[in-house]
Amino acid sequence: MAGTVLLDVRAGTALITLNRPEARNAIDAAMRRELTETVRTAADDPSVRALVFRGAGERAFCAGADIKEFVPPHSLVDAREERTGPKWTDAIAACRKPTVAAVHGYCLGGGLEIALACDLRVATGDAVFGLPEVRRAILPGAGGTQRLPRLVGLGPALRMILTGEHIDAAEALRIGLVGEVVATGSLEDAVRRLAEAFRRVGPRAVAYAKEAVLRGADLPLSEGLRVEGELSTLLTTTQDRVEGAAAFRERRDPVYTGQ
Ligand code: CO8
Repeated sequence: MAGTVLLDVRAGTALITLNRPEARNAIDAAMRRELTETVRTAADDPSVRALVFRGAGERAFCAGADIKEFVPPHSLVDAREERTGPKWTDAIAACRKPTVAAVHGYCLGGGLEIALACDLRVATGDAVFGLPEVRRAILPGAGGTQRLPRLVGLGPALRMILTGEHIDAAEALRIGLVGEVVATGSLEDAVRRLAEAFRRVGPRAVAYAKEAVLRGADLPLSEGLRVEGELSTLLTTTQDRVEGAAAFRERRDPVYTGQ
């Protein structure tokens, strides 16, 4: 039986597919586990330069947590254990390589939280985004209340989080929730273009640049600049930096090793 999460490593890109199309790729317990394992496998694979997340089937990237699994907690202790266990977004957010959500169709609840944990979001024109948790009398607890306002600002985030209303791809682009909207059928091309870009860059430089941006986002400017300075200094010691300059002088493509 195929897993609920598929991994396909192609030309340096890990394509990670949420694979429960009959349930709109809703995240059940097996998917939570498999997603975490798959992301770690891809993150640890030295041949992988970037991770791309997508949904199987025509209708959805992911419709969120599997609502059919929602049961009353047995006790406060169980609820706490569940709460403090690893979330499905943790491994994605912790990944040092670039991550991309390639979204088509519904991207709701925990599905949007997966997309929010990624560095980049590209969507088709038919994509629909929402955090409908409050309609189920819960809140977006896999990073949604924190990452959405940081990305799009308090106003648009509060509107989505407090009403549970969906927005379309054009609105998602307008508020900055996605960086790019492409025609239905062009998602693979858009992903290929990004994957190609990630193949051309120094892997360690990208990891450090990501770290500088994400750590800095939580710091005052002066501390963020210090983080940037330290990581920048470290990169002056790499072989890839030498290779990058040599390739420029010799008018050829650099061959980076991550060293
Ligand atoms: N969970 C379980 N099953 C689902 C889900 C879901 N989230 N979404 C769809 N399905 C199932 C349907 O029940 C249906 O199954 P069946 O065929 O057995 O009846 C099948 O998928 C197809 O669904 P639809 O017929 O509804 O298909 P449509 O394409 O017409 O509609 C929608 C798709 C709009 C996605 C609709 O199904 C829907 O509204 N789904 C629920 C969306 C939702 O509310 N998501 C939020 C869930 S809550 C959440 O994500 C919480 C995160 C908090 C994390 C805390 C971590 C610690």
